[in-house]
Amino acid sequence: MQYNASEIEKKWQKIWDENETYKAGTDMSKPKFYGLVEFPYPSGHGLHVGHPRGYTAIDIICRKKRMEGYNVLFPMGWDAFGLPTENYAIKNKIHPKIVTENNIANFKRQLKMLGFSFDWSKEVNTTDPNYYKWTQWIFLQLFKHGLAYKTKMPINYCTGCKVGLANEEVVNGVCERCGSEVIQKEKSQWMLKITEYAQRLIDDLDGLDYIEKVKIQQKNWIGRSEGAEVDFAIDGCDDKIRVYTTRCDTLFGATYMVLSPEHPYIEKYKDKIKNMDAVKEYQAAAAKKSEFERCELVKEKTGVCLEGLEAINPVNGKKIPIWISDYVLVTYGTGAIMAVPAHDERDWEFAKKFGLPIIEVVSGGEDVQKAAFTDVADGVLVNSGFLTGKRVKDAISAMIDYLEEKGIGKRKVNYKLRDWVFSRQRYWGEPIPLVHCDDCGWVPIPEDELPLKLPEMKDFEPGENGESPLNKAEDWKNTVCPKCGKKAVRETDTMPQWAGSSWYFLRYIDPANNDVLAGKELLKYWLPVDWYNGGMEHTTLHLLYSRFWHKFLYDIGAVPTKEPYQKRTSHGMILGENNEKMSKSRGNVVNPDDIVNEFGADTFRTYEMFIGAFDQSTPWSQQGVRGCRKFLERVWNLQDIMTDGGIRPENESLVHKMIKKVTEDIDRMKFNTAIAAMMSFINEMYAQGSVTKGELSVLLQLLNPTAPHITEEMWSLIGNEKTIDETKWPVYDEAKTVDSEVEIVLQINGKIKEKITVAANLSDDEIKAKALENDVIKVFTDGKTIVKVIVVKGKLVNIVVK
Ligand code: ANZ
Ligand code: ZN
Repeated sequence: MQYNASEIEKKWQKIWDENETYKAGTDMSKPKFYGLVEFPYPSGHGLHVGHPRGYTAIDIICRKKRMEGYNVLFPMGWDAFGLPTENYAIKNKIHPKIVTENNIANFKRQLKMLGFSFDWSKEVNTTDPNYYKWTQWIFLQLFKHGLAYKTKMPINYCTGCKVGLANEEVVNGVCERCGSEVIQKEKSQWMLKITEYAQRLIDDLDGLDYIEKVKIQQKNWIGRSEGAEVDFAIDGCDDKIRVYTTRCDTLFGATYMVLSPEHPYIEKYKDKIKNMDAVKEYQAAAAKKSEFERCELVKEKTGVCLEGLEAINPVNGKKIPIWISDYVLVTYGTGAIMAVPAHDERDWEFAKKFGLPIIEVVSGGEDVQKAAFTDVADGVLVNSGFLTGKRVKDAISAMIDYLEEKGIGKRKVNYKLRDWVFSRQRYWGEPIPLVHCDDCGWVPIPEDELPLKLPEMKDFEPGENGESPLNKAEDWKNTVCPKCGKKAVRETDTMPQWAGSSWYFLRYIDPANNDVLAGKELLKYWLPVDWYNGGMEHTTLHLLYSRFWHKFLYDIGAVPTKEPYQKRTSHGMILGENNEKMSKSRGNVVNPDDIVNEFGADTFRTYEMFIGAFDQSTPWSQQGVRGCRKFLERVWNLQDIMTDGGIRPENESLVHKMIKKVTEDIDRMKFNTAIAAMMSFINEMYAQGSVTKGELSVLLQLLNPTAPHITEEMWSLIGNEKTIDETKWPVYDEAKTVDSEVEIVLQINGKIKEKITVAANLSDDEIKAKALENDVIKVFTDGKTIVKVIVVKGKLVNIVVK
């Protein structure tokens, strides 16, 4: 009988659908396992071969967990708000709702075709009002707890998408989505205070089983920095310039100060500043630059000295000039720095360019006139008054003590993390459920009015100046104030795409609940997510945002755990055949439909797991796909050499070793080596010329999570009862996994004389004894003196004689 993948796969997918085989159970006395993969954005391109890599991996783990007796929740849904759909809708004059429906239908067809064991009864869609009702509810709670505020601020503005972007969405100065130039624009925006959670987002990583590089990236993104704030008097004024520094030990070497071009003192002291024209010109130029451009290290430093103002270094009373430069950001620390050119790279470049003094205060490096000395771990302070002679670390704490005592400075912790820009001036997102009243300010709409639905609109293009399309929905926009009843206007901004994905794993648990986002009992049982796999590109965005929301929900008693995900892993990218990124423009995109049509879903799944180490990026190989199809055909044809009976005694060790290898490898996501172990097992069976039903059954169980259709079909064809899904995962006997016998080479003075077979668990002394009583060896050692016997366990014994 020929292996007919397409027929078999359709048959089993129908059975699983009809029986709801993978629906999570309701028995809460059973141990649970919540497996999660990142739900896709249903784009018009359909599933990319990258999606199924992570999906297959967690599908394998969930299928194995079910066989191990766990009650498994493995859900799927759609992260469906967002720009690509909206842009496509505008271009093709189709409503985004329709575009979304069509795309979801296609994605769902593809995911079903691949045989994932999703519990489809838990499906969620972020654009469904019954879903975004709760996204809006969470926003309202954030607002009511003072964690949402609106402020005018320079935002990253994409000139292509005509939309504000979070810092995370700007990559190398261009829009992450469309590649257009990103400029700075003043806009009034809703912000979420994720910064209030910065320390907890770092601390709580400790108890989590995230792969190390994810933890490191999260920590770097939050960017905790310990230092001090120091006040510098402005000569002849009451105000002081406050700076943030991580190196207050270098205060004696601060030879000038730099304010960010946006610093409020520039406006305040404009009458004292003699060169205000030049200053204004510089400010205008800086405003056009994105933060990325301003931070670039390679770029030549620019700046203007504020003539007429001088600061006083608080530790030595020296007057120092005040400059402005765009390398100092208004959004970090205090927006002002003390410059120590001898020991800071950027300050050094700036000082060299403008001829400012460079004074060494830490010795141990080269001449500071030639380069900044920054690697100061072992440095000792010089030219620094009471700090002279101290090591850097001690000098920092001595200086902080001094500053605090004198009242001119204090210890301070800063974070790189910024508040989350939560407004978008676009149509296809969740409406922000607030009303603006001239008397009452921002007023939340009553919770029983949720969901606040998006108005039906024909023209949903953004306005000329990047205004939100909802501005044009007059009937929707104009309303009354929920507090005082006077005329009021709804917020017309919508939420960013990150909103719906910040809590979707909660809704999966109880997707039809109309009273709460998910029921308490169910949350208690299913949380936290036990294993979450997703892309590295989501480490600093989605993962951080959703941890923040979850912590907030924990604080208000809406969820029972501090953290959403216990374990986080990440898969490598699948590249084009020639090792480049797959992209439309390169024409190297592999369509899962084509692969499944030609080879079948089981081959596709097996190949994606066999392609290479799971956490590494790997190029696609059509040759490799064919190899995996060959492997499955060889599995299929084992039926032809099958005989009755259980595991043969001589094959026990082989079978138990395979069970152990596959079990452990799946748990460690070493899917490629698990498959390799099964490949070598079937090679061995062909070499032996037969396989028993017992042996084949174990192989089918082990292969089932990877290739579920072919294995179920064979399971029933060879006459097994039930389905593999209903069986227990095979267990191995450790004693049977060790090689029972090994061959030992016997040498005399390094020359091979004999080979013997011994039990594998013998000690060195026992092996030595066996060697010495061997008849051949006896002949060679007779009448000689044995000087030394060297035993290499499991390999050889060398007898040195004279
Ligand atoms: C004096 C100094 C001397 C500094 C020295 C460094 C080395 P992290 O670790 O990233 O927190 N800085 C402070 N605010 C800034 C701003 N708004 N824009 C640009 N730079 C700013 O870096 C803190 C250091 O970055 C601070 O310590 C300050 O320079 C600079 F040998 O102060 B330092
Ligand atoms: Zn009002």
